[in-house]
Amino acid sequence: MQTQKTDETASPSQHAPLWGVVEGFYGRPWTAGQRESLCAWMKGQGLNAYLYAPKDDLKHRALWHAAYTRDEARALKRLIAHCDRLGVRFIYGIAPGLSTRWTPKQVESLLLRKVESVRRLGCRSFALMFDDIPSKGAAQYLRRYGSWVNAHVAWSRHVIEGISKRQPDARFLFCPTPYCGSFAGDVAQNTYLRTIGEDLPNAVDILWTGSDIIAPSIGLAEIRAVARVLRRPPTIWDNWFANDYDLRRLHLGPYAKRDPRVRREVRGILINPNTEFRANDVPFHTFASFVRGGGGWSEESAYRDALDQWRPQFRDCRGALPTRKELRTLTDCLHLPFASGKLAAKLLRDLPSALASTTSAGHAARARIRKTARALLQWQTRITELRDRELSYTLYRHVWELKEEMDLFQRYFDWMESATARRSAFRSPFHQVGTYRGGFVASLQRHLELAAAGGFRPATRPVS
Ligand code: GDL
Repeated sequence: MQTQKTDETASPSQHAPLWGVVEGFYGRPWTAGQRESLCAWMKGQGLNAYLYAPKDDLKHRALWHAAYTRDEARALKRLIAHCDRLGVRFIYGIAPGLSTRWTPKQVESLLLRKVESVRRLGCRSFALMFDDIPSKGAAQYLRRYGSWVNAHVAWSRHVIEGISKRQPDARFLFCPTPYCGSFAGDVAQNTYLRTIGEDLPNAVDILWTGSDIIAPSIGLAEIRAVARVLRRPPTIWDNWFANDYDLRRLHLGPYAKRDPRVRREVRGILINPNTEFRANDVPFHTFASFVRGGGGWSEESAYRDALDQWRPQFRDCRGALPTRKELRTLTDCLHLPFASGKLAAKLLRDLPSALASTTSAGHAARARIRKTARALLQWQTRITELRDRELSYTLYRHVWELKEEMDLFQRYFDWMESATARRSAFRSPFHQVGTYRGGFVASLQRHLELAAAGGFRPATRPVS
């Protein structure tokens, strides 16, 4: 991302819709420098909010009650001030829902004390987060509050009341335990959602990820249904680009499958992107263009523009840059949660006949795949030679894995097309049992097969 430096002071309006990024994934949190460069880039892109909620920052979740050290407080204060100068709302997330050892009173006072300590660093927006915790609370909380949801509401209200006395312009967000349709079941009848709809002050923004944790699409009807039960428009926490749930994935494709009309019926959208900061240029650019775009927003042209913006970062040590088409070969393969990009989808369609057929159709399919394979194999060299080493290391293992597979197909095609094909079994010296597709996790995965329709069944063939 190209960032603009600015000293201009701007104060974000208290109830403006929130458009931006939630650092809300599992895994290594971003660095202070990465957060600063993201927020600087957001200015001028129509994005105005950054929610700090890295699951694996100890003091956000596991040790939510712990005070910041002097150095940590200084770093946080600096980031908050940086966002303030840019007019980007810095929202501090805290996740107290894993508590079991503190008494109800202690949770209330520790929570207020921690949030107040961050308010004193200059923060004006806070998110109380109860996602990804047990669906039932410890007995002492159920006794005191009557239910788990009542505990969440009571803790939140305690913080809201305590902080608002000192900071009347403070803004609050809340993330429920059932934060998507698949967790909530019948949204209209869900007791948790009904309770927070009734008991949380209307000014509190409530986060919602859509029909599922990773919503395949987001449309008007579902947003309206959830708004009815929450008694306010939801604020979307969009996991479209998140990749923390599968270590083998990167999502370098565009923001998509969200109805642009949704923008007018929510209190904002915050995307929770790839854990690897440097993998997020296309996600950030295409999301910003969606936020700014008119009714005719096109994901295809946003994707192309984003690739053009990202391309200059791929200069190699000799000064060469890939073309947009070459870059797209890669981003079509490392694409989106439910879909590959056009080129990768075509390759997948070609594979069955390329592997099975000796007819001219099979031959043509193999020729097409070989062409794509050559383009992907070039990425292996390119990635090792990038000047930008951080970008290289971010993409490296994923490019390597693609290279392994494309190399294997090429060898298999060579074998198919050679005269000895029928006499000997195909083997590759670079793809050996035990080293290739190996390891304990791969063995575990082979025992339960996942069908395309979503059902699991024990392996149909013996597993080694
Ligand atoms: C989640 C977590 C989030 C994680 C994401 C993708 C929410 C509200 N919480 O359930 O931290 O990154 O899934 O794995 O989305």
